Amino acid sequence: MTGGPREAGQAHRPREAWLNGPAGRWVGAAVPRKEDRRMLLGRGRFTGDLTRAGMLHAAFARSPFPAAEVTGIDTSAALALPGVAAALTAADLGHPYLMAMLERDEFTPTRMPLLAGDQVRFAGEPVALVLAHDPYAAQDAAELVDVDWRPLQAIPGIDAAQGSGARQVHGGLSGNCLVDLTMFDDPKLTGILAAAPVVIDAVFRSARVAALPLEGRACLAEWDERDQQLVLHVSTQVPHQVRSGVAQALGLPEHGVRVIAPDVGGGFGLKCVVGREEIAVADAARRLRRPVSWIEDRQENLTASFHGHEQRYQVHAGFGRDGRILALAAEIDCDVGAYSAFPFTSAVEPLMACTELPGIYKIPAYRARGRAVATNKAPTAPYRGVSRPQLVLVMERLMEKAAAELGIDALDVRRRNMIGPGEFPYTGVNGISYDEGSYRESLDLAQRQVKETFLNGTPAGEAAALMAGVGYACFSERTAYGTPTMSQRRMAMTPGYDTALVRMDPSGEVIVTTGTCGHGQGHETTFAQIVADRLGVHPEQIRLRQGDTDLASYGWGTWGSRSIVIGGGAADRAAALVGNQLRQVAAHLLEASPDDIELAGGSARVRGDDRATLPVGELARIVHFQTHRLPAELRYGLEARASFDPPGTFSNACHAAMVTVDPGTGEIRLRRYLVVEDCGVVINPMIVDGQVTGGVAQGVGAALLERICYAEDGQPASTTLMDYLAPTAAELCPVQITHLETASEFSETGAKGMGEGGMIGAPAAVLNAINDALRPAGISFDHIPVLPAEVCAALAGGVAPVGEAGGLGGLGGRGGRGGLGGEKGAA
Ligand code: MCN
Repeated sequence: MTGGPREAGQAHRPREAWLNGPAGRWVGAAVPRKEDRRMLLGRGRFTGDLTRAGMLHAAFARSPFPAAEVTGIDTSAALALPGVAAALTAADLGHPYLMAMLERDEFTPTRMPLLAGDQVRFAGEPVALVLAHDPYAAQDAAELVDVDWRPLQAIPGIDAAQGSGARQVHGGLSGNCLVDLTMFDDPKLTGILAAAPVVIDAVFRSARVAALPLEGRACLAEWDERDQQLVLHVSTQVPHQVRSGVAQALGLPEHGVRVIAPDVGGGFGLKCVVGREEIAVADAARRLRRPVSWIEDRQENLTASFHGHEQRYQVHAGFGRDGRILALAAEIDCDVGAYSAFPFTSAVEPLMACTELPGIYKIPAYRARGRAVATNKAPTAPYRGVSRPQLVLVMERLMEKAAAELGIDALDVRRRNMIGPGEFPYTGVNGISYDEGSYRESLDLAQRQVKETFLNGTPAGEAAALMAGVGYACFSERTAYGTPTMSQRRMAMTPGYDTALVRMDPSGEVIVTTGTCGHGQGHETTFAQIVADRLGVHPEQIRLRQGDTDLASYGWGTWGSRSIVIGGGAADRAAALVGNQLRQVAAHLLEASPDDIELAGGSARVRGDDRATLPVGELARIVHFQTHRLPAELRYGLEARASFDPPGTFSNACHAAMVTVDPGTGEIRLRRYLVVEDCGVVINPMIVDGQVTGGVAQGVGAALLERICYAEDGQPASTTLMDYLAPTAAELCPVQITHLETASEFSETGAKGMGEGGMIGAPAAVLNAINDALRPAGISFDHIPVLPAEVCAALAGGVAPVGEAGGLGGLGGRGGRGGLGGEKGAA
């Protein structure tokens, strides 16, 4: 069921009838974020704010080589420095490691040692941990750790890794392949492609990028002598997985470890995997019985944490003369760096890419081969969007290329291929079942809005000198991957479900405990909105407890746009159970039937009888303090626990961007941006708008600016924010957002997730806009980011000086390859 469009920021309208709720519900209201006051007044508590008496500070000695054998380590000079308490090597720790596992024959696991032992596999890999009384002494001492290196030939990228005779980053690998999967191998595909009237062959690439949270990785570990427990405060999205990682790496029982996430200054997927440094610090705290703090600096963050999105797609797509796609074959290579990240493994990008490449388009025949390629670079993590920014870019470029070849309007080519109204639920060639969405409506509306609002997009005066273009991206975002979906990946640790505990205290205030772990998404507000509606209380009466493994049932944290559907769904279920308890208590006291009791405005009342009312706080007081007034089955607390484990649900959106290109300087400027998005029932439109806008900013950065570069010898070249360009307000423009609301039947609240959508659509929309602007010059690009130097070189008919060193092997400013009638390669 699709509602009408609602402009961002408009007052909340009453919901459709399926919600069964009275008007004025909290769900759907733009409630100001409860957490903002704390943050704005400087009362947030981040890991870096934590301090303990007698605390030691950690620093890591790191490899200066991308690949080398370690033939000896001498820590004596470091230990001799005043203020240094310890210097630990892999041997001192007993060579602990993390190993992420996938139960697939095509997968080769890697051991990621907490500290490298006899070999290093990327520049920045830690080899020793130094502990000192202040962070400066620790850093100075780390530089005194004396290592005997025997450098090895580095594997700096996919081409080098796959070259014949290439050195293997890990023993036991072939072709440096950590995973090699062929999926949906339709035997008819080759024949269909051979007979197709139009075949588009193209190569698409996206650069390696950094998640760049404001707060890097950080932890404070301490040993609790009384409870004999290792307590790790850590900036993470996934406290329980960190606990499992610590327990597995250090051989401890899970209850011997408590992981607490304080406020987290951004994660973006970088913190949904488990870092080796944090476990090494925890081990040091356990061994020394001293609190130990480690705060990653920006250089470490850029070189030694986790990257993402470095992918190459080699694609053959057959189209009919009517613009309908007939077949799609893709070879997808992901440069995943030196190790598999725990617990997701290096397969997360290729698996996602192969499975979801068809996206919202109906493709009769499909084959995908996906490889995770090991290189001597920092490992990768599931950075926001996980392959979907890339695969959407591939499909949206293919639609444009086919349209150009066939002389059909590119939006019509999309319309002919996309899953249309009346076709839901749709099971794709990839076996995925798409629940109802508004693919067609969002494109139609975006096109209308572009006509209305982009018309005067180019500032007067500049117009003549600049080339202007508009680009679209249509896509869906699978969200809330539950166990039924995640189990298909065959991870040894299969995420999916989550559990919530809702407990009302004697004053009628409510504590909700969840295994999800918000870190900027406003969960304290949106979870409260959901629970408030169930219990008839104000969201201010509800407190969310998250990010503590001793408080919450095992949960899977916050990533994959899962929290509001899965965690919020569990909270909704648990709150409904507590609501039933309240109704029964009220019914007993008011001598009515529980079915006649409604909870609203902080009271329980008999429907239609305003005098028969009891405040919720009074009910809570009686349940806790006057148990004798109640029958046995209503005694002893108001609380309930519930879990939720859905198959997943698809939100969708259409993005449109307008850019101008300065042919003199190659500068690309974003002028207009609009999003028509559908994430089902919107719990809080203000928060959703913030998520969309932030995601778009990240996607625009990926399209225009961001790339982690490595030199040909494997040395990192993006080590500061002078070298790694992130978008600022100056590079962005306001984002106009419109919501459609197609409720999900797989969600307790009707909501679909949306936390990655902004990032997923923006690179494709911006790239299509750039190519639209450059169309008169016969130039197009199939990679991101598109840099001014490449634009200039392409316009001058030359080749821009960008090579594999940038992680962008072979791009050289070239545009689309052969078979692109109407779209000419740039070189
Ligand atoms: N929401 C809503 N109505 C909906 C859907 C969502 O009001 N129909 C709200 C939710 O209540 C929640 C927020 O929007 O407050 C995002 O919800 P959801 O889509 O469930 O995503 P998650 O909360 O699971 O967040 C994960 C997602 C991911 S995968 C990345 S990466 C990401 C992102 O969120 N990283 C972020 N947004 C981020 N925002 C900040 N500030 N920092 C990050 O690191």
